Amino acid sequence: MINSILCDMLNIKYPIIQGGMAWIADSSLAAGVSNSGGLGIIAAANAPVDYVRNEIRKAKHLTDKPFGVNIMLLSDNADEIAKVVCEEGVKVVTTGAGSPGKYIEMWKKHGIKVLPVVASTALAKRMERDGVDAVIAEGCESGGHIGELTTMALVPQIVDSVKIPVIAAGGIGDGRGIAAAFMLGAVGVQVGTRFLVANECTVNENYKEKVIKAKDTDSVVTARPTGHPVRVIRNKLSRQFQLLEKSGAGLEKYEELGRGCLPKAAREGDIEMGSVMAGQIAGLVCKEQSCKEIITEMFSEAEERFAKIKQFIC
Ligand code: TUI
Repeated sequence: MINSILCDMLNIKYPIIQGGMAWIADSSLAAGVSNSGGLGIIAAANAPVDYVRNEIRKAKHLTDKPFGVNIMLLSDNADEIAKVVCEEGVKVVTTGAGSPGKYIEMWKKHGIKVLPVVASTALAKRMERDGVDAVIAEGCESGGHIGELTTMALVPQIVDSVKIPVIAAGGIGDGRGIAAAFMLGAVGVQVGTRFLVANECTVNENYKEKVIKAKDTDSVVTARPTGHPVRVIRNKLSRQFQLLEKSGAGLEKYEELGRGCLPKAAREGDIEMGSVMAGQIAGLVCKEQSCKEIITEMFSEAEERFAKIKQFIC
């Protein structure tokens, strides 16, 4: 059994957090992960405040285990969602795409564990000074909005730069990834792409199929000139983004092309003109499974890896 301080901090069985995948991670997936011993996460993304509140309430009916909410800090209603998590007694908040500094005092007063996603040592150090409980060091192998560094380079540097626990994210899709994350000094992992194809994940079936069919080289990073690069599975839309880049188009063109493109893929199933956000590890994700199967399989693989590691030492 792999155990770490993250399990005690979050009151979970396995040190695994589900990624806060925008327009995808709802109460069904969050409860599926939490009921399987990990920490499930509801993604607030750009959703209306009432939708998020309702998903939190639904999750409370679906599980008696802890779960969290991911707040995407680029969202216009981040301020309101920051209050809703307090009102609804959510136990854990993860954040993405920015610095949650201004909310931390309020969340701590409500006993919420705060776990920001960071993509640099500078932000990790600032977050530690601001009083967060742990940081999620996310490498650019991840799907969706990403930073510049790979997980392999980012995690050990963040581990060395802060005293709080570090959770590794980006490119982790099986037990080997978990074992590697622990070797880099992490106390847990955040996994997104593998949970995209969980039975409990309500994303459109076309999206699941696109992830299952993807090979190692099928993801690309789009929208770099906007300052918010996004990793997606290659399709018609990503090729149009690449043409924009070549033509040196202004930011408004990116805005126009990207508007509504994530729900178009995730909810409507348009996987050619929608944005299919997924990580580089998609090539390793080959079948739909329940959250319980995914988590138990990943951790038993990781245990096997640890048991075999001594063979390399003479
Ligand atoms: O947030 C994510 N991944 C996301 S958010 C999202 S929704 C979206 N849709 C369209 C455009 C942009 C976003 C889809 N995927 N991951 C966490 C993450 N956070 N990755 C990188 C960062 C990050 C980057 C810079 C966090 C902080 C940061 O620094 C900002 C600062 O204030 O210094």
